[in-house]
This record gives sequence, C-alpha cells and structure tokens, in this order.
Amino acid sequence: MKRTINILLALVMVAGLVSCNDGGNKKSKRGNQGGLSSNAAERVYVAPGEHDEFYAFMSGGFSGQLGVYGLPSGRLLKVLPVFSQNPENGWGYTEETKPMLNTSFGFVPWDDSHHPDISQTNGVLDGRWVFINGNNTPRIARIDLKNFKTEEIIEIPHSAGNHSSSFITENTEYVVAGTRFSVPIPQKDMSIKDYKGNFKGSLTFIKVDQETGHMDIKFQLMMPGFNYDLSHPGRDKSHGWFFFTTYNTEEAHTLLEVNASQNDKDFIAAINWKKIEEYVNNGGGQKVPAKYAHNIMDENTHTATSTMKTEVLQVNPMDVPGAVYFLPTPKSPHGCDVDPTGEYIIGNGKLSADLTVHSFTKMIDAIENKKFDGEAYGIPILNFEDILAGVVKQPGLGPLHTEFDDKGNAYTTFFISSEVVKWKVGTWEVIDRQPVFYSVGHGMIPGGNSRKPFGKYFVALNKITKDRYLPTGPELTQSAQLFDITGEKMELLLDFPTIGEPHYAAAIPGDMVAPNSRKIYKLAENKHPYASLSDSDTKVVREGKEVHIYMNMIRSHFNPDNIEGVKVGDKVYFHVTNHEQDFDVPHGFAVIGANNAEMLIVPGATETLVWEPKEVGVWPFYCTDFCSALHQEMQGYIRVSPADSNIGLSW
Ligand code: K7E
Ligand code: RUQ
Ligand code: CUA
Repeated sequence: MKRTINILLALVMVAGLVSCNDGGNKKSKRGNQGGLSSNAAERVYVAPGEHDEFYAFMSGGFSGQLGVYGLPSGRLLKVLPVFSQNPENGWGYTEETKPMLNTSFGFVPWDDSHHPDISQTNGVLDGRWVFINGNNTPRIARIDLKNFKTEEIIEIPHSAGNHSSSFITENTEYVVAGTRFSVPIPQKDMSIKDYKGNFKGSLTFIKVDQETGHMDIKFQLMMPGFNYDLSHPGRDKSHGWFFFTTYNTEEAHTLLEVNASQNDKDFIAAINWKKIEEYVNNGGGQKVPAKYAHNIMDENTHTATSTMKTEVLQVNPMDVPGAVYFLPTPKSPHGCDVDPTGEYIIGNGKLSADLTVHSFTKMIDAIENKKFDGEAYGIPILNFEDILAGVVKQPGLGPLHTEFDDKGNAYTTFFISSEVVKWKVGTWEVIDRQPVFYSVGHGMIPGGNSRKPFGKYFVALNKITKDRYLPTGPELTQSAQLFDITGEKMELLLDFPTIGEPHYAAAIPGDMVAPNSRKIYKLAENKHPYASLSDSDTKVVREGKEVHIYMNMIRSHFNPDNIEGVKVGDKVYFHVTNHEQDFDVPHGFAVIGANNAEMLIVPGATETLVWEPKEVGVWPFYCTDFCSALHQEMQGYIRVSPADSNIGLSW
C-alpha cells in the first residue's frame, strides 16, 4: 500500500518536471500546438471601438483582486479591488473604503482569492453579482455588477483557509464557504499532535437577500476534521444538495504529502442543505460565540460600515439524520463538479488515474435503501459501486477541475500532464485532448458551472508561463489560453497574460451585464455626510485637532484651493466631492507626503483622504487623473503653520 503511494508521488513529481522541461527547451512552439487554428487571429480580433462578447471575471489569486477581461480578445478591462488595498484608486486607503477590509484580526488589506461565481436564477447566470472568496483570513466578498464595485465582505468565523468557496446555489439562496484546514473549534491552545478526532471543519451557508444582496450566515455545519477542498451545488434534479470534496480523511497533521495520501479513497460529502435549512427554521442548531466582521457599503453614502458579530448558529450533522453522507472518491479529489443536468457529480482525484463520476439518482436510491458501507464519525458512507455512474478511463494525469458545454461534453484539466481533455458525459469516452502551456489549474466555460453553459469558448488558466511571452526576469505573469470549443476538436486561439494567479474564473455574455452598468452617481442623490453639493457648501471646520475640509471638484479646479490655518499635529480630512455628471470623468486627489495613496473620485461621489502634516510649509495638492486640457492647472495649496500658531482657518 505504502509502496503504491510512493510510486504515485514519484510519478507526480517526475511528470511535473517533464512537462516543465518540455516547455523550457522548446524553440518554436507552434509546431507543438496541435489545435492552433489557421484563422485564429480573426476569431479573437475585436476591432478598435468594438466590444468583446463576454466579460470574464478571473480571480486575482495572491493579488487578492478580481481581474475583468474581455473574451475573446483577452484584453484586461479592469482590476477590480476586493481584498487588497489598491493605491490606483484608493481602495482600502480612503475613509469610505477602509472599513471594507476590517476583520476580527483587525485591518487586513490583503488576501488570496480563488473562486469567483456569478449569481444565478433557476440555475442560469443572471448577472447581478459576483461572489469571491478570501482564502487566508476567511472572507467572502460580493461585487455588484451595476457598479463593478465590491459592496460587501463577510468574514467566516470558525474557519481556516476558506478554499471550498464561494459557490452559490441555483437561485443564489446561499453562498457557501468550506474550510480547507480543520482547526480546534472554538480555537484553543492544544497540542497539534491531538489533531485527530479533535479538530473540526466547518461548512458555512450564507443566506443572500434577493433584494439587496446582503449576506447573513444562516448556519455552520460542523464536520469531521478533514480538509474540505472544493464544492459545487446540485442543480436541477439535485437542487437542494451541495457537494464538497475532502482530502486528508486520514486526519494527518504533519507531512501531509505522504501521510494524507494513504487512503485509497477520500470522500465527497453530500449535504442536503434544504433539510438542514428546515431544521434550522424550526429552531434547530446551537448558537455559539463567534467573532466576525460584516462590512457593507451603504448605497446612499458609498461609505462602508463594519459591524463585529458575536454569535453564529452551529449544526451538528448527527442532529439532522439524513442530511449528510459520504461518497467514497479515489484519491485526494480536488475539484467537485456537477454537470448541467444535476445527475453527475465528478470527483477529480488528483492522484487517481481515472476520473470518477457519481450518479445522483443512484445516490438517492442507495440512501433510500440504506445501503451503507460503514460510517465516519457517525456519518453514513455510501458504497462506491452502488453510486458509480461511470469512469473516464486514464484520461490524463492529475485531474483538477471539470467544466461543461451545452452539448453534453465535459472538459477536465490535468495539471501534471498539462492538458485539457474533452469527454462525453454519459458514455465517458474521450473525444479530444489538447496540450496547454503549462500546467493548467481551473478551466472555464462561460456559464460552465450552471444549467445553461454558453459553450463557445474554453479558457485554460495555467499555472506556469515559462517561454510563452518575452521574458520579464524571474517573475512572469500567469497565463490563460483561449480555445474555441464549437467543433468536435478544441482549437487554440489565443494566449493572454493574467494578474496574480487566476484559479477559477466566471464569464457571462456582455449584454447580460453592460446595459445595467452604472455610468455616474447622481450628485443630487449623494447622501454622504461630508459632501459639498454646491459651492456654498464648501467649508473648512476645526474640531479640536481634526480639520474637516468640505471640498468639491469639477473640470478643472478644486474649491477651495487655498487653505490656511492648519497646524502641525492636526489630522486633516479632505472630503472631496466630484461634481462631474458626465460618464468617465473621474478626478484624482493627492497631497504631498501623504503616505496613504491617492484617491480617485467618480462623478457624483465623495471620498475622504486623511493627511497628517508633519512639517510647516505651503504644500501642494493636485488632480492625479488627466481630465481636461487644464488638468495640469487643477491644483491647490494648503498652508501648515506651527502647532502653537494662532492663525485661524481660512479658505
Ligand atoms: Cu484548483 Cu484554489 Cu480552485 Cu487553484 S484551486 S487551481
Ligand atoms: S503630463 S498627459 Cu505629466 Cu504630459 Cu500627463
Ligand atoms: Cu481633474 Cu485632472
């Protein structure tokens, strides 16, 4: 047993090296690209002034942000700040946005984001919101696609490594967060050696308000101390269920590379969330202390508030019979994907040679006939053979993730053999395979994890770039590859670089989002308490050591633009309102020596930058965003006098 594992591990490592070396040494890559179509350029070309067909939202990985790309061009349209501060537009630096990055650990202006998911109605993309997880300090963010702005971030308590997230149910009833690491819950000081049997994993179901989009933790299911890696909701016939892959069912706490690969099979946990919801609605579950931040952007003031919550409802699976089952799945499954009909649940076993497909119908049968094959911590384990729908035989090495098109095909990514394999759902036969450059993680088809995929393109999100672009030193961006999947064979069309490390991505037709996209904020609707909506509102007010400047801006001046009476040791708040009401005329604001970035203020909005002058002098501020022929004239001065000066405020 042990021996097989070592062989498998060796295989993993060798195969990894081979695929990388292959890439590194290649002179001309075109010969090796199989599916590169002869008129590829034409098919990705989006003429100047034309729009792409799809928005693709690609996770920023360790950048903590969300990249918005156009498909098929691969053009980067925007870096949308989520979990990380972004000096480019002041996200996480302005007083309005700082509370968004608050957590129970304090201000945490970075995270590692993996999985964007677009909201759905009846299992079809609806273009309202994108959700994305923060892995490191467990959080889920909601981005409003009207504003293309992060409007809410909720922290997940009793979780560690929020990886199995942020996947949503068919009507966006819930966004789900699963813990990657099991930990003592509640946290306490104990020996790591006592992990087994004592650590726990939490699966968190967060209710989404259909009007406002606001998130609220409904319950946390307390699971055995495995690692919960990825998840997907049931759809259509399996609506009401959620499936989570697990690894390290050995509950090893050290050298997981070896110790967590002993078991022949790990599990997919099948959760009947409808049943648990009913149990909870009838008063079930236990309220326990929990400390977590819930940060919301107010829609009138565009100012975030952070609230610290103090309890959460926990559910023990043993208290809801029939709600949780384990489906044995070979070897350290990573992705857990459900086909558009909801019948097939695919376990992508990283260390398995075959792809295992479970049948939802057979699963329900086995449950009804109580055909179990033991239990783990009281949770029934179903018999592998009883629920097996089929096996895709030896399709490649190191399967990670599977997406679906609208013609009954599945596309699985293989990290080790660095390829994408197309196979037929139901017959399990391999139809096509294409190499990718190099070592693909997720793949993405627009709507490819919904009931209605838009099966035109497949994007491979590759981990390793190597020789694909002009070298930029030891650090390269990551790389995506676009395939046309309308024919029998996948055809490679385009490589394009991506920011951070895009794990998962989600894409939607542009015309499902763009018509609702906001152009400006209406100045008349600006309810910011420090807004100056007309020139007569502008003022400078001292409150002890705090000085509040109510300033406005329009092409191309600030009002006021000369301010005197500020002193060393003061804390100066520039509350700046952009009076423009034209699309795409933001102004910027920066002041010398301010260590907290600039801010970019969109038409109709108010943003606040704090400045603590350390030295006397007459200091300039200016607009950082080219706005008119007189942009360079858009400037002002603020005079700073000694702390004991008796010069009064004037402007
Ligand atoms: Cu496979 Cu974090 Cu979705 Cu990366 S995970 S690849
Ligand atoms: S100035 S257009 Cu520095 Cu030429 Cu910007
Ligand atoms: Cu305003 Cu440049």
